[in-house]
Amino acid sequence: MPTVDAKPTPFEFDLDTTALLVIDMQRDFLLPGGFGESLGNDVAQLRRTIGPLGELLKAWRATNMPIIHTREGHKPDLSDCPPAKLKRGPMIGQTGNFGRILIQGEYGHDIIDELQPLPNETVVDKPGKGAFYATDLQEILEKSNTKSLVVTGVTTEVCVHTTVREANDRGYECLVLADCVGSYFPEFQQAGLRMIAAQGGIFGWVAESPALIEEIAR
Ligand code: C5J
Repeated sequence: MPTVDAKPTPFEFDLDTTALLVIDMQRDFLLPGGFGESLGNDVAQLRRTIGPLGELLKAWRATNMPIIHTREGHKPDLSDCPPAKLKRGPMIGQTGNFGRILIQGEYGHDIIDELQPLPNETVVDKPGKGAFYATDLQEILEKSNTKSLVVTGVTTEVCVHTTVREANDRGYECLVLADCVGSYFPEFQQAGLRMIAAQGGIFGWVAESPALIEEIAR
């Protein structure tokens, strides 16, 4: 069985039952001049994932394993945005440099050019931080008989962590790739990754993408 050097133990996976999850690599979060940067965040901390993720996508696309992209956002009338979220994120729905912020169909809501999904890949739109909440993700994974997830994307301590926790509770084994997940805050990146692999892998495993690429290219 393919095995990747990972923390806290080597991660074993089956090529027939593993999917790649690419979380929220959206312009609103990653582009200079976008929503993330307008909050005072350093987008370079997220943009360093683009190169490794591009390499991973290239290798993954040469296999038959599924790829699922997610996008955080809301309907134009905000009917799927809880008032509590809007209260703490009043910019949601406002017009920014790349259209209405975190609104489906807007330029900023879509995935960055470098990592655009191919037509045969799945895109899951989610109103929350976790990719399972209020989406069809579980059904999609069950249909493809997925048991393990390779998790990438942004941000490490928010949408990646929430999704990994949701997946873990649903019985999926999650491998998080340290160089393919990013946080605006270096201390949260470190802590977020440590929390996943702590206590014998309480939420999953952590590895670097070159080790996985080597294994899937075999
Ligand atoms: C955030 C996300 N950070 N994709 N969203 O609000 O992590």
